[in-house]
Amino acid sequence: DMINDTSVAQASASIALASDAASEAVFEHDVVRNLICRQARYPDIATPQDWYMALAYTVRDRMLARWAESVKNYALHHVKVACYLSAEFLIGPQLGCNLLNLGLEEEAREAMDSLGQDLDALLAIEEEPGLGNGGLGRLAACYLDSLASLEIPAIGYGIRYEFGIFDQDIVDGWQVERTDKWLKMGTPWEIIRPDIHYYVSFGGYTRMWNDEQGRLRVEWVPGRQVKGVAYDVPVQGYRVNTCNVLRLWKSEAVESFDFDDFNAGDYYEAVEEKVVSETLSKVLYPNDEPESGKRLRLAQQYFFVSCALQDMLRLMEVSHTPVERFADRFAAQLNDTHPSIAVAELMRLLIDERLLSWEDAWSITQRTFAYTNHTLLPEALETWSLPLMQSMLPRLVEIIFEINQRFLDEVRRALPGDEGSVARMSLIDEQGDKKVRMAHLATVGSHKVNGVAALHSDLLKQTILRDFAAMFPSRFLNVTNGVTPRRFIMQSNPGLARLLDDTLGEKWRTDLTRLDALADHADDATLQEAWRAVRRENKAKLAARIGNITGIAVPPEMMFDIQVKRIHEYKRQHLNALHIISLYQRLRRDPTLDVAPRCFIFGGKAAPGYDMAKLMIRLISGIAEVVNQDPATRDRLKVVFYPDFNVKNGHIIYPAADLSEQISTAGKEASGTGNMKFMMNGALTIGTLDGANVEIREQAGADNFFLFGMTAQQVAALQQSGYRPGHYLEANEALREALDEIAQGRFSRGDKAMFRPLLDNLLNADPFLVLADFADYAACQQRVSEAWRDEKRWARMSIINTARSGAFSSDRAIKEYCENIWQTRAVKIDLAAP
Ligand code: C3B
Repeated sequence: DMINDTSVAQASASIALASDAASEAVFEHDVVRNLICRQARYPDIATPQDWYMALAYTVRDRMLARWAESVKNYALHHVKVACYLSAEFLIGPQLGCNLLNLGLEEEAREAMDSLGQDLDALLAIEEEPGLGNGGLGRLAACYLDSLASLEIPAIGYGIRYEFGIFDQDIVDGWQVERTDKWLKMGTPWEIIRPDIHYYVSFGGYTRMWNDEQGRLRVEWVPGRQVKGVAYDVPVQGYRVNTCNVLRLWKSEAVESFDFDDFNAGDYYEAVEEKVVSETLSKVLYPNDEPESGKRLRLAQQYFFVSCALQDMLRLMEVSHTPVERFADRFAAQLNDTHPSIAVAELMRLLIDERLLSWEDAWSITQRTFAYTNHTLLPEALETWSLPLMQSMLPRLVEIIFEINQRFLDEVRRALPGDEGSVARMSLIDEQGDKKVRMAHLATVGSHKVNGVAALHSDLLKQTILRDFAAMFPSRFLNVTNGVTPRRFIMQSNPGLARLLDDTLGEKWRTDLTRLDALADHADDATLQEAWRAVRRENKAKLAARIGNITGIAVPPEMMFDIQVKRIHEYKRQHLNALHIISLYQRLRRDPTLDVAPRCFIFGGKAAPGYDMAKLMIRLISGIAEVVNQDPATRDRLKVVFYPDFNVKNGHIIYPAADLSEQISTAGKEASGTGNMKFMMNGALTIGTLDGANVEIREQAGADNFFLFGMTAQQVAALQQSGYRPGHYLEANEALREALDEIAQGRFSRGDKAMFRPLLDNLLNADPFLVLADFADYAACQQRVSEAWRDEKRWARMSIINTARSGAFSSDRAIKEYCENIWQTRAVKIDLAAP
């Protein structure tokens, strides 16, 4: 009832507004107060970290007032809330983006200035929470930003990993992993909610019993329980009052042990129990590694999903809504299969704990969930060994069996006598060791299933979910990914943002499709000059940073040709590398060769257990070592491996790119999102018809996109008919020479064995058709060089790319999720007192 009390409402609104008073003096005063009251430091001895914390708390205070107001509104109006369930949220540094979204940047800059502090230096101190591997985790973060900015009630649910994705060092050209201690200085961006906690069961057994009403019930007698505690991160919308929450679960031991009656033995056992429980949310798993035996990973998935669903059920209770209305109050999106055990867990909670019938529970479950698939790569499709799951989650396996039985009955009714379909669609893979197919569980338990780019959604229906698409055609749809223009234009490319304001007015800031009008000015000489000036400055900044980190001097006039993303064979960084080697050979052979001076920049992490990817990093480093100091080429060719690519480094890299490398084997990259970040910032793309590249090319126009390579269909056909990499080698001398130079130890300080595994793989199997696409790629790169020579043409193409990037805003994507999947609507949060 407190939320209906007008005096309370007035008080809270006035707190919100007061802390908001757009006065630099108030802001400055608040920073100093936080410095003293939170850091216990006077200004004269405060460290930069103290100042950073004081500033961050000052910003946070302004968000918390909005957050409280948002939560109050959601509860009051019984609105439907979008819940994004994801094992990863790669949110990046928070201070800059919160300042931007609150519109406080100038105020903060001036306040810090008069306190003798440089805002940019403080922003640089922030350690980013690396709670994700790459695209999938970053997408989740962009979606939270858009949800808040579009004023849509939403909660992100995930795991508060103590150690996120490892930090990458490059030592002697090799990747070396360092543990990510993002919490070592504390983080000002989380609110701990000890009162919001749930218990999650593991192991044990189940038994049946009859309750007082004579109903047959199942009880899960767990072997142990873990407690999940909520850690909330506020998510501020852009220039609106909506502030949503990212709720991350940290695992804890259930009871701190009882001091009254323990003996020494029990004591240590109790401590051990505590250690084991706290291990659950300890570390993020790097992807691209075999899942086998990763018990802890399954435990993590179940842990956060169970906490999230229990939390949603609690919110129903708090707002006095009967559980039958669950699907009217929540839409839950499964970000890949990582949270897909949620389908069985919601069934368990509804049946075992809320006593709903199977039919009612199933109807709620299917209407609540929707599933996004992010990959077709067979090695990334999650399956869990049935015995493992049975020992860890016995009750959930029973429920999965029941779901499966009912589902397969349905299949048999639809396709009588077709046992092939039944075996293919079963939730259990019965070939060899039995496994639970998580993509099937997610598909069966959801009312909508989507891929992340048009091509990917089509392939999904034709390949891994083919039988399901045939049976439930209306369940499938596409939602092409998007990225947030707040972080990836306004925050990281302020020069471009100002130029866009000057050219178009400010409407593009809340409606990115307005960038379209820029195309009308693509040939305008004044705009082109200003455009180039912005780009020059961004490139100079990146060049300076590269100089500091790697010692490599990069002239900013060179074309910056950039490939940053996780290192993977399917993304084909080695195709890029082979082209560099052949270019290097041509330049050496013919010093007068007229090619555009280029700096090739790479960045990205390899999974610690993925040897081939690590070897690719070593190859790139080896090429850099040779090329950068060769007097014959050093003015025309530079190669850089930028270490530790993460969100923060992305801020400086994307705006400095002339050329964006999106060269995956067609059919393998589900969407890509880096491709969109580059495009928004005015880079041209060289790419295959893969993932969202297809749509990027459609938007930009074929003339403004460098296309090469086989199509997904051609790739599939070639692999069907028996691909022979040797065939392409025989036909291409440059390719032979490039591979030969690697084999001779030229890029490994004479070591002829180092790159053997990589060469053998390319020559004998080449699973991602690097050799087959090489010639076309090299020819396309030649066209890039020619286009670069014509400054005006290049500027025109660059402007058009930015102009046509509006479709790749995550705002567009989120609107599609809301309309086509979630059925959620915006709720305006008004801070003025009622
Ligand atoms: C990635 C895909 O590889 C990208 O093509 C896609 O753009 C993003 O997801 C977002 O949809 N992905 C990932 O980062 N991790 C996975 N386990 C699977 C897909």
